[in-house]
Amino acid sequence: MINKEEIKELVLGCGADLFGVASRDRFDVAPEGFHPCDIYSQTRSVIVFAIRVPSESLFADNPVPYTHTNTLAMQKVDLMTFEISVELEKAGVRTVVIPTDDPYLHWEETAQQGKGILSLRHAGYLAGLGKLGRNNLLINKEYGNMIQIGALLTDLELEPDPIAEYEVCPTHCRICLDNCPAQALTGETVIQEYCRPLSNYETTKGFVLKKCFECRRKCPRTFGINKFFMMS
Ligand code: B12
Ligand code: SF4
Ligand code: SF4
Repeated sequence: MINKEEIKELVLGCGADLFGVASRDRFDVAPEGFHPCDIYSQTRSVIVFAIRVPSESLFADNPVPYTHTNTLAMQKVDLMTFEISVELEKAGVRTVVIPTDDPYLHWEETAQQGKGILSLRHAGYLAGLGKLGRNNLLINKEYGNMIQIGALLTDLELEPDPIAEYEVCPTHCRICLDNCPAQALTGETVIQEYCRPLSNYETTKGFVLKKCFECRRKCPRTFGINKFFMMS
């Protein structure tokens, strides 16, 4: 049977920049209905990976390049998840693919609140890929918040990776909170109703653009820990 090192090699070989494993029990703190076993009762481990998202479109003067970069990152991760699942199946490992974004089931109309079937930020944290910042994004030591996360559930028992120990947010930093034009960030969560009109902005032509990404762009950890860039 394929071992964890071989799985890691396969996932990195498919184009991932980050790889980690979280054991099923690490999700026991997840809210009811959002545990990996609620998706696939046989889950023993969650394989989490991420790709770097090219970042210069954050500084383009209109939102189309960033929107397009984001769309391509989503498509790439979904195709990689598919490819990894096929390759692991050939090696005799059963996996269930998790979408990197849509679709999901949970929706509260009044609050405009959606929830992924599995929170990939939490999965990333539990697999050692980084820590959650006050901007609600997963921040990795090397690649900052410019990562797109993917995951697969498996019934294989794999050695979990250590949880990241570094600090991501300086004690008094609240740049993301103060720069969110919708005041959607609380430091703990995102008020989706406030963020959605900017995160999914519909043009008169009907295109959906990511018109705002200030919480990503203005963060001093956008590109990683100890990588300082002056943002305008
Ligand atoms: C719905 C969604 C949105 C919503 C809500 C955002 C959010 N932060 O929840 C909206 C439309 C607002 C949005 C906006 C954006 N999004 Co979005 N989004 C998602 C999606 C599909 C689901 C997230 C979700 O379920 N949220 C609801 C719950 C989980 O959030 P919560 O209130 O913080 O959770 C509470 C509880 O439910 C509980 N919880 C839930 N599950 C678990 C599990 C465990 C183990 C624990 C302990 C707790 C727990 O913990 C919280 C505290 O009580 C994910 C993909 C995915 N499947 O994860 C991408 C995702 C979060 N988005 C992403 C991105 C990039 C963005 C934007 C930057 C896009 C943009 N505008 O440019 C913004 C950033 C806004 C922000 N600062 O968070 C990336 C983040 C990458 C990263 N580095 O972290 C993700 C992970 C997609 C991906 N695969 O990479 N998004
Ligand atoms: S994407 Fe924009 S509106 Fe949404 S939380 Fe981030 S800064 Fe606020
Ligand atoms: S802007 Fe500051 S508080 Fe917000 S996530 Fe980045 S480092 Fe943390």
